[in-house]
Amino acid sequence: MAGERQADCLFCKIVAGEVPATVVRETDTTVAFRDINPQAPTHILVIPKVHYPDVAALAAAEPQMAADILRESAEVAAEDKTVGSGYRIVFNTGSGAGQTVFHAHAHVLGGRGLNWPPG
Ligand code: DGP
Repeated sequence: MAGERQADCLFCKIVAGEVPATVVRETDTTVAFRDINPQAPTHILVIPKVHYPDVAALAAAEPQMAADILRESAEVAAEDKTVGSGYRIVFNTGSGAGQTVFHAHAHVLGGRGLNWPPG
């Protein structure tokens, strides 16, 4: 059923505390933790506690939850000391865009210059 925990999902296991992560913020509906392979001085992932494979599925089924992810991404960036003058929120959506973990997540990136267009 939509939103239910998936037994083989890495990020569902992080939500459950079964896989360790460096958590920087948590709410009733979201968890934010440091990316294991940071691409910038600030690289934090913000995820819903419920399972959807990507942000499009999340927004379609639970738009308030998608809004929670954006609000928490902004909070994480505001609290992080290394962000600097700006940051980027990225949702890789689909394997062709580089998505490798199919549990919706925002990347919050900052602390260095970020090129445009992204690679
Ligand atoms: P994406 O490629 O957009 O699906 O991003 C998935 C991110 O998840 C990627 O940047 C690396 C990160 N990641 C993968 N496995 C783990 C893990 O076990 N712990 C943490 N903290 N991050 C992980």
